[in-house]
Amino acid sequence: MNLHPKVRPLWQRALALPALSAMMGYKAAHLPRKILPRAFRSMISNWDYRQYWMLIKSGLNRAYIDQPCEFRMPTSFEPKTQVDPQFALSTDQIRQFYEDGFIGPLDVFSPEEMRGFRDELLAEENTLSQTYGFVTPRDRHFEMPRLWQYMKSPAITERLAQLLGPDLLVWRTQVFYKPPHSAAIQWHQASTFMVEDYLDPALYPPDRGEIFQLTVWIAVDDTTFDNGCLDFVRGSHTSVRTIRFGGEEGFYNAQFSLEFDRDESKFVRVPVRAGQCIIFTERCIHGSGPNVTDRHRLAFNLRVVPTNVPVYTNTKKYRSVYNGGKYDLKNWGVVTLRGEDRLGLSRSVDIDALHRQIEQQGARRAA
Ligand SMILES: O=C(O)CCC(=O)C(=O)O
Ligand SMILES: [Fe+2]
Repeated sequence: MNLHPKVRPLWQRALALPALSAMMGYKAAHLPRKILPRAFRSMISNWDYRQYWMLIKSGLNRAYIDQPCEFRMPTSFEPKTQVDPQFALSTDQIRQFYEDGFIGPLDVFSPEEMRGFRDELLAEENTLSQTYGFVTPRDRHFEMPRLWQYMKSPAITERLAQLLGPDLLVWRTQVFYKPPHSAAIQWHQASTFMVEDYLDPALYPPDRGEIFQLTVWIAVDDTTFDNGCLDFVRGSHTSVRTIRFGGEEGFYNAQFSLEFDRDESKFVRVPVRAGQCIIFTERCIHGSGPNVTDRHRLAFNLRVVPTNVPVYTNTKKYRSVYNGGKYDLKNWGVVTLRGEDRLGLSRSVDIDALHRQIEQQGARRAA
């Protein structure tokens, strides 16, 4: 089912409104779901009543950007894991992170390490993903050993462990090429990543009021006001907002604008040096300005959950409504970033074995 967020013609809206009301009633009456087609089953199981109601009351012009949730401030700002002092965050830093929704810049790599890596990443820009079979900057850690080695750097994992706990999984990564003279990435946020196909979430946290996933975003180039450094709305991770379909802004291929209080005193631009990172909850409203320079602005991210958050448990394929890609998950799995996955709630990939295989293939080709 195509749930692309766009302004629908009147006839579609006229049909959709009674259908949505009927589905809401079906959910409320706890009627059997197994007999329904998959898309309806997903919507009835996964959509919160607020998601139905927002679409209905706005006549299909507004929707929650993702599964609604409200952040609950933790009662303690002590680190969740004790780590090597060189990576320790103070309780003040942790409190600030919970208040702002992001922390950084933090030092991870030297600019020299990033300089060499830049060429390797650029060479992959338009190559087919071996995981998904089309050109996509997502999840290239499965096929780029150096990218994965960088992600496992203690300067990343030990910071995360203090915020999320000792046992951590990477469920998704992305390279951001941000080519010369490219557009802004508009304000957005996500919670359980239902935002992708609006049918099934990617993440099934036991408690949506907690911070259950974090993004680490690492700059490969110095990022500046001119090439589109990351921008945040301080403290905006408190709740998941609504979007209005249509309008001037565009998130990849989708046209919508996020509805929130545009109080500029809360806007924070975060220029960072090559090799530094920002850690943030995807629920904190963020984006990046246009790149008005003649050079790519390269960065990569990893998205991390503690092992008690199942990922894509019921999903074989998902369609990203904003970039149109269909992602078949048969080669996908979570990868242990730190500690141990004692719970085994999600499919996993043995990334070291995969990388050994890639290296052997490379050696055979070179011979
Ligand atoms: O690199 C960018 O400009 C955007 C990054 C972003 O939105 C993310 O990592 O979630
Ligand atoms: Fe983002």
